[in-house]
Amino acid sequence: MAPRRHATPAGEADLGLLRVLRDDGSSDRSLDPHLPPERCVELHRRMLFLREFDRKMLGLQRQGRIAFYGASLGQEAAVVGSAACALPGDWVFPALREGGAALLRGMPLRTYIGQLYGNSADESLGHQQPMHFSWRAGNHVSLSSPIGTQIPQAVGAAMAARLRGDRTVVLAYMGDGATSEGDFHVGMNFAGVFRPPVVLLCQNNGWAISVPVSAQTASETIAVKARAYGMPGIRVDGNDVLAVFAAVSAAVERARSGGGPTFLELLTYRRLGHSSSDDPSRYREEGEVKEWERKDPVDRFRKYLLRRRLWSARQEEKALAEIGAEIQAAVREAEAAPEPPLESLVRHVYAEVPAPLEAQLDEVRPAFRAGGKAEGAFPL
Ligand SMILES: Cc1ncc(C[n+]2csc(CCOP(=O)(O)OP(=O)(O)O)c2C)c(N)n1
Ligand SMILES: [Mg+2]
Repeated sequence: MAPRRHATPAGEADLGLLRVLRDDGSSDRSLDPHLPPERCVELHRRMLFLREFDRKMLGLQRQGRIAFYGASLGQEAAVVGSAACALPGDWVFPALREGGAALLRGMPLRTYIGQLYGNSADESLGHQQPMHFSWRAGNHVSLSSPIGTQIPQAVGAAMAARLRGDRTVVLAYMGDGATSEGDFHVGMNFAGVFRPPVVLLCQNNGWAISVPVSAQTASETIAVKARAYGMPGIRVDGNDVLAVFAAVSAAVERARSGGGPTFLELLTYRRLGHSSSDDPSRYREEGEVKEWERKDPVDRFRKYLLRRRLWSARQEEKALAEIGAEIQAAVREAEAAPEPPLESLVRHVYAEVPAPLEAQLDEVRPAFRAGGKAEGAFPL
């Protein structure tokens, strides 16, 4: 079948910056997606939740109760505004900072936190590195540690949806660093030629661990790269939840109605370290962080809600208390949950467990029953 062509959209959406919310919380009426009040409040609550969740999880990591965490602090609008555009049957291929997309779409909190603890509530029963959430029922695929590998996978999943003729849309997330990987170009090229229903979302947060985006690409923007692959590229203020929602919902709609892929660059900032293992003060200026604190996505949307009298300080206080209690209860539950069964070491790895592994399992079983304490010296 011959791929259909489309013209590059009018204007220079890939070089400009789509913004709906101004710093003072007022909005550009012509671009405002005019969401119903309860939807606006919901977006705000979701952002508050993510922020509080990050704070709590980083605390657990520092206490040595979970091993590893990658926060999305400062990127809440990009995560929440985009994931809110997907329908329940759609697929999400995340990078490191979109675990919140799964939560927003209904992944149970106990399963999510269970993944960080690697306990029996974890869908992968501790087989994956922490932060590699997957949620089968919600079509949320585990992130792959090797940067960018999810991009051709997502494009392929979208192609499968198209061949099957269902109306599924795939969201493919990536960081700015991923755009330097071969897989980015492979996925973009395939998507441009075959036009499957995929929305490619790059959270440009300024940094790929210690590499600034200025050292990542010689291109004026990341979004403009979409032109060469024959698909629309749109550069969006990623700290503006309404702009993200407006741009992503239009791209999702386009994909669902057979209009092909869209690439979006969501301009935001990683305010904390790359992960709980990183110290960003070793490679970047504090002034830059402070500057982005002033562009905080949650503050900006709160101002919008307050201006429209959709929210109040009292409601915020109440919401934070509820969120705190919900997370606290889920953490308590995670800490009380049993570890994965010993058999899961091999049971969920092979279709048929090889005999030598069954034998090894029998060998370690008594030590496991004795609380992990083996007889004699550790054999190393
Ligand atoms: C192929 C590959 N190279 C290097 C790494 C090490 N690594 C892990 S995360 C990361 C940076 C990713 O940056 P970006 O794509 O901008 O995402 P962000 O962490 O900023 O969200 C790197 C280089 C890796 N995981 N895979
Ligand atoms: Mg980055």
